[in-house]
Amino acid sequence: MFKRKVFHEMTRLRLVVTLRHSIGVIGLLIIYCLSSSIYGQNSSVLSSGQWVKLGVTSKGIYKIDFETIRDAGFDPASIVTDNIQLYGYGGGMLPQSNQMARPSDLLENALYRVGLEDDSFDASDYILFFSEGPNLEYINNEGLLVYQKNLYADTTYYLLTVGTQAGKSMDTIASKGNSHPVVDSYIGYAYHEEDLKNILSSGREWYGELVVSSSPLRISFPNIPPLVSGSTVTIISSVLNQSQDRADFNFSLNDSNIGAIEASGVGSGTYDDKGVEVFDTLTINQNEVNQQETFNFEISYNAAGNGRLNYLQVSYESPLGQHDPRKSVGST
Ligand SMILES: [Ca+2]
Repeated sequence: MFKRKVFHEMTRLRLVVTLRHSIGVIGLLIIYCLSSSIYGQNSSVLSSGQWVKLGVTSKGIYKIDFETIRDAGFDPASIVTDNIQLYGYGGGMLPQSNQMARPSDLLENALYRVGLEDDSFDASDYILFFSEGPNLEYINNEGLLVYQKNLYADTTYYLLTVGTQAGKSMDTIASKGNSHPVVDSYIGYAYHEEDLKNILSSGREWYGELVVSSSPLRISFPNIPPLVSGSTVTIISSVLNQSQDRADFNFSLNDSNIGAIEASGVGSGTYDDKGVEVFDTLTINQNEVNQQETFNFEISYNAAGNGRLNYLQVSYESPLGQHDPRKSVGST
């Protein structure tokens, strides 16, 4: 009897364990299915077909012509032109936080197809596509245009294929005639960032030129277009203070003072921070800037020790006109 009872107890125990184990497996499967549907995919678009990698280093409109198709190894005379597809995405780094949404596979780009209506890729035919390039431009919460350099890559890649179904094409919309919004100015910008020094040889941020109290740092941006009268010139900058003293980084533009970025000092301990980085926005009215064809910035530093520039961005409003070969145009 005793043995039999033990047997029953053990059997029940095993069932419970098995049931709990099954619940655990089911739970894991549900979690896997959820995570798979959010961040994973069953197979990549790259799993079949012939693919060609195209590198893009800056924002712009790019052309895929007859020679590109031929040199990529596709036969322009025999391919189904509707099935030409381009995958990939530019526009900055993947989010650092793993909670942020991001594509789980390559995205297909809409193409502007010229001369391909006859399903023949002739010598004068071509395809256009737009790329943000490897870096990111965006409007922040304060309405300012911000440029963010990609810390990991100077090239973003697109992948070209001739698939088994029609690729995406750009939509066209009807002209608004005379009811379209009038856009007569645009926001332009210039940007400077050097990757010269990585503090403690660790971390993803690199810093630029050294600035000390005896030697101001000078940065020039040539070929600035005409500015809208009375508009605001906005300077966004990040600096690094490595002095144990509080420091002012004083900024001037074409000899007009535009303000300072203040940074506290670092501690003296072995394990204290080795730099204090401060990011700030300064502004100056266009009327106060002299000789506007070139922006000459001077950054002076008033503490004992070292400071460094991380980046310097200046944005301005310019009348719309043919004085800049490439520009972003928008209105609010
Ligand atoms: Ca940097």
